[in-house]
Amino acid sequence: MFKNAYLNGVMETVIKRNPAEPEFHQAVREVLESLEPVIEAHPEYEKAGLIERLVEPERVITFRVPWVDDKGNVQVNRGFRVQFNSAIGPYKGGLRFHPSVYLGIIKFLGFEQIFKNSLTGLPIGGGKGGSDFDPKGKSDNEVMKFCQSFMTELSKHIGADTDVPAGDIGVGGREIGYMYGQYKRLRNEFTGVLTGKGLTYGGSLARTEATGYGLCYFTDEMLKDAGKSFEGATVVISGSGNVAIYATEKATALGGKVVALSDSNGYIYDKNGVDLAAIKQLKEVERKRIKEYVNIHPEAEYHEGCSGIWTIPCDIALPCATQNEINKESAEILVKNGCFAVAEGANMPSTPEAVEVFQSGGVLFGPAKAANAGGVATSALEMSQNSMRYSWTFEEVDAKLHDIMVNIYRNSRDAAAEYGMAGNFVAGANIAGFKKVADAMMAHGIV
Ligand code: NDP
Ligand code: 2IT
Repeated sequence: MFKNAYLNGVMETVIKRNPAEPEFHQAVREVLESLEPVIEAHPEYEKAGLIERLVEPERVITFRVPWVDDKGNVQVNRGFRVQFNSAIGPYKGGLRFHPSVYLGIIKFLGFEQIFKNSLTGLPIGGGKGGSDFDPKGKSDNEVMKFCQSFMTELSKHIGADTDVPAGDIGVGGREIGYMYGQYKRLRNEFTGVLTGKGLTYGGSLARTEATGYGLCYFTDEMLKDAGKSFEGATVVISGSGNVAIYATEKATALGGKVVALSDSNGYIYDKNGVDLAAIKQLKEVERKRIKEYVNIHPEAEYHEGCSGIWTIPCDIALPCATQNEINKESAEILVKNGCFAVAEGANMPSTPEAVEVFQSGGVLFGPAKAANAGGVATSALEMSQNSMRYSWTFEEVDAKLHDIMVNIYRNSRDAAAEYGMAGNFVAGANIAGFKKVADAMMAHGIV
């Protein structure tokens, strides 16, 4: 597998110790591959058992989440919080509510979050949580009941200086509001224990937009470096949730034409460029399916199934739905159709085989840890504002976000070049993110 025997041993242990968690193995393997030259250059890491410690979460919490649905039936879900690494700051990372959630998904996300958070340059450690609860088709009352029960247990393990959750798939402003209300009630304290809060109770301006905008700022910088831009480019974006919507908004503002969006049932193709106001109304307000778009725009097409979206010819592809949504075959079609840039808004949306196709096909490829770090970076800015009991303007937060994304791109590019892998932003992001965490872990001794 790896040339380095130490890393081989660590990977074998990860597989043995975490059976039946393929997404976690996938995320670890990618990082360890990138770190090979760093490990070779720093034998002190092996001596300190640094990588063995890095791949083992500091703490894993699983809990029962009982609640009563609108029909009076008792429902039981499973809750998770993985506190992966606190070397450089309090655990920080989102909560995902989706029926596919199990420990392996939360561990892959928590592991990636360590390096992503480090890349932001802000003092936040890595964590992730969630539940197999499916908010789809539930009433507001049911979502509230679930969130209150979930927070009743979670509140024992988090805190503004300990662990600060936020949103992810299935967790947006509504869910954060219910969870914040329950935390405040249980603890009788008004602190910045969650981010992505509403603007009336400590939320940051531009947090809603941050992941999608940040993705486009990163992509724009990567394109500029290659003498290209969004101007006049055809863009395909998967998903139609928080990240996809604000990526569409910024990509359009930068001169691109977004022609497709999707949800877990299918995708729409609007060759005139999608009508974002209609999408926001459908998805953010009415919580309807994307296929309803063609009722408003009959000239657009709707297709069942998710992967077909990658057959639409485009210059830039921004996967913003979920993990492993682009496989080798889809990647080959994108390359064949002339796509010159792919940047990941979702976490790990490209399979390792797809990444290989992009990189060997000369496509500019921005990996998730770097490209979608704008969300958590702005969460950290929300924490700063909460600590100061102060709020910055939208323009102030947006300007900081822009600078952070440009720096992430440049640091990833430079780290790749330093280790002889110029243009490989996967390796560059992993190495740049790892360095700060490794230094802090070395300073802390064997803990
Ligand atoms: P949302 O819940 O707002 O939207 C998710 C979107 O992806 C929906 O359109 C959803 O469709 C689709 N989707 C979810 N699961 C699947 C699936 N299994 N197959 C196909 N489509 C699916 O989530 P976000 O926009 O917040 O998150 C999207 C991605 O971005 C995730 O990978 C998340 O981890 C990542 N991310 C999010 C950040 C944030 O700040 N929110 C920050 C960084 C990364 P449907 O409605 O049908 O389920
Ligand atoms: O994957 C991610 O970075 C997020 N879902 C955002 C986490 C956060 O704490 O804002």
